[in-house]
Amino acid sequence: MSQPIALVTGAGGEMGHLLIPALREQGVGVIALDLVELDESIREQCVETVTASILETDVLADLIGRHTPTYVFHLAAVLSRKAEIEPDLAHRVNVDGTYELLKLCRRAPEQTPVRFMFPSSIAVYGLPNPTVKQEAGAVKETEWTVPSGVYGCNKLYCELLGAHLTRTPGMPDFRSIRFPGLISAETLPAGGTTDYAPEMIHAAAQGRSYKCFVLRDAKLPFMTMPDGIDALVRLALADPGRLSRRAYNVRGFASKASDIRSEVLKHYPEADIGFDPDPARQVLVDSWPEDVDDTLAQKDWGFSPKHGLSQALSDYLVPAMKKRYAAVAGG
Ligand code: AKB
Repeated sequence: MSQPIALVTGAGGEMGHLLIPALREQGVGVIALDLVELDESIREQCVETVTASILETDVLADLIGRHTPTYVFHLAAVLSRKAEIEPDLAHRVNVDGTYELLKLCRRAPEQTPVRFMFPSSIAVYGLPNPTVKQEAGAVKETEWTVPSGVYGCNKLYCELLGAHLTRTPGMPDFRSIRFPGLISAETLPAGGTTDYAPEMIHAAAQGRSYKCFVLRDAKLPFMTMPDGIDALVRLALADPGRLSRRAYNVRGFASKASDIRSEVLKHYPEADIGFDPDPARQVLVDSWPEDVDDTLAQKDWGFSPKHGLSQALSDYLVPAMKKRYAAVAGG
């Protein structure tokens, strides 16, 4: 039997760095696309890499036609903060790009559908104010899906579209995860609203001062990137009969910005972390849930994260960053 192939879009971003080796461990070959040329370290792990925009449908059609992927991991997206500033670009990339790719994955009705993995976001939720947010606690997938920003609207629409198309013979088997803030030791995100958590930790590891752009009490769910990648791969491999829905919540821990700061200080007592809230980003954080209920992900496909806040720092982030920044300092 030939090796299954996965197309990974936005492969050079935060998730791609850990997803590609995880797919290879499962015996899956990777074809990767990104807007900018991929690092040599990623290129050498792939069957083929292409530098192109997600909107270049002819390039994607050629790639899909030649490799007939079993899986698509559609990671290319404009994140929340940037989406609010450039809503037209966000719509083109996040919505048009997704719809075109879904159509390119169409197969003959008698063939096995492509498994189309779509990272969605806690931005699909919209709580009207901080009091309601606090009262709501850990929200279920069906609650408060009234996004307050462009990015959340983009993501929610694509979730609904993907679920709808799944019911059409030949169209992809669409599966989505509503990711909380992701924290990676390997890379820093760009253009997100939850970026303060990884930025705070990376700054401390490098001995740089940091001003957090949300209030001390701002509370959101987070998870480490390895837990996020594990979730994505588990859901991709899950038997279709086990799935009770098309979009799932996942989380590792739910913390206030001040809790993350305190945990960072345990490892980096000299860290200089202050607060200088940005009203535009605070508005989004206030509308996103303080936690999510991930019972269905646990039950349907065995989601089981390794890292709470304290393990995230002690078992993953601090050791990995020590290596990373020592290597950078050593040249
Ligand atoms: C962002 O902040 O935009 C992302 C997300 C929650 O989807 N991290």
